[in-house]
Amino acid sequence: MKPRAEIVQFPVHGDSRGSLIALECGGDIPFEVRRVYYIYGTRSDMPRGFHAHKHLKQMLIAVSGSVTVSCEFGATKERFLLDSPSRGLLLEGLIWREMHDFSPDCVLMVFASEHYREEDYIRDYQVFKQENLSWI
Ligand code: T46
Repeated sequence: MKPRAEIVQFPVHGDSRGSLIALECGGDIPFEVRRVYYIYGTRSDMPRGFHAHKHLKQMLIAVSGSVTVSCEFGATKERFLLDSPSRGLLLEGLIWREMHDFSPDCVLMVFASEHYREEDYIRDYQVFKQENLSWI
């Protein structure tokens, strides 16, 4: 799977009462969702992540607050600011990710294509760099 990291804009159904966002698998989320988790109460000086996934696809959404996600894949290094529930970050393929600068109110919700399996993680940066060579 070719590595891909991109921002996806979701349609907002807004009226005088407020806003509603509906996400559908196969549409806004381009994979079947098998797991949902969320990260909150993270200190701004406590980065997380520092790993890549071998097969997992994920959609990251800051449903509250903001967080920056730094991604490295192939020859690309890119930072994504997630600061709206109406935008998600789609991550597919071998991508080293680091999440940092969490705002105190940040709730980072993640939709994932697979159940949790530690074997899918690459947590050693040197191993990632080696595997990443094939995408440069
Ligand atoms: C990712 C980024 C964006 C589970 O038991 N089940 C789960 O589904 C997950 C995601 C984690 N855990 C356990 C494993 C660890 O003992 O929760 C603990 C914290 O996980 P981790 O250190 O991997 O968390 P982050 O914030 O560094 O990374 C997480 C996801 O693990 C990862 O897939 O891409 O968020």
